[in-house]
Amino acid sequence: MKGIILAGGAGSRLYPMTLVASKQLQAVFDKPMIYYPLTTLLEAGIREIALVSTPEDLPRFKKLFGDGSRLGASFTYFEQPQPEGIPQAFLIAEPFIRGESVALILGDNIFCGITGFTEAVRDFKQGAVNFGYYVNEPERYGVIAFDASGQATDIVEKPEKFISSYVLPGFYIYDAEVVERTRALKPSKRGELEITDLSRSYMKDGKLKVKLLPRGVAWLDAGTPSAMHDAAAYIQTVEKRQGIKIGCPEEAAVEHGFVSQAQFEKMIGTLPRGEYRSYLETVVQRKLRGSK
Ligand code: TTP
Repeated sequence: MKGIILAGGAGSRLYPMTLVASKQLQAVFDKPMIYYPLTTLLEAGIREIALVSTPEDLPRFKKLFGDGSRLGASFTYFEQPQPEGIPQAFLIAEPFIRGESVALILGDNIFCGITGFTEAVRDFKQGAVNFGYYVNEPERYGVIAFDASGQATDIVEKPEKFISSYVLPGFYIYDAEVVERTRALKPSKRGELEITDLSRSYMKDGKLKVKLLPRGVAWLDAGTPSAMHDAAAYIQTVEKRQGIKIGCPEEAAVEHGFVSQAQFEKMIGTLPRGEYRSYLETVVQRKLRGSK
């Protein structure tokens, strides 16, 4: 399966920080925000990745990741001239998708814990798989309606009346039909193509599966200063307690065998001395000890 990271958008809620760097390049505790969704894709076994961002920000991402070979991955870059909706990524990245199934993750979404994404990617055959996450304020998101048997029956963007507490987080899996189905979408009232409309199109044809994320999974989106701060505090708490990093793409790459241990050690040698490098050295030690 291929992967797309959508990392454009206006980031207006982070102004004036976005005068300095785009939202997804801002720090969330000890690493740039985009490291988290990138690691989620790598951990799910996805190494062919397209990054979609604004014409202004794309060069910064290219500089950060290059062709992806350092992570044993391959990176392709596409411009989104205007933020005209999340599914637009599938139209822009069509030459990359080339008739395969694809997972899309938003560049400001952070997932921690046992999400089941790896299994969902591994077992995916056709149609669409989306996820449901229980939140306190569902009305801010795309909300999933269920029937009595627990089958998803509708997805409603920012509903005015309570429907359910389950919403769609920013990780979606679709088959190769995604490009044609996106082409058939009409812009919403806010003038954007909506991911909820795309998933509803699969749902209408009985081709959408919604998997509920279990309790204990953290889904954080870092779109406001306060949400960024909360996310950083969460990451710091867990990392300090365990001495294990969340959102470390180099570690995910070596754990999945995308790079060999020798390549990994060589790469570490090129990094500046500091906490991040020291952590990667502990990853090597752990691997040498054969401990989990
Ligand atoms: P949002 O948080 O909805 O939008 P934004 O990033 O532009 O922020 P703001 O509302 O503060 O202006 O977007 C969610 C994610 O999707 C974010 O990572 C940006 C990305 N995105 C795009 O890259 N292109 C788009 O057309 C849209 C709608 C979102």
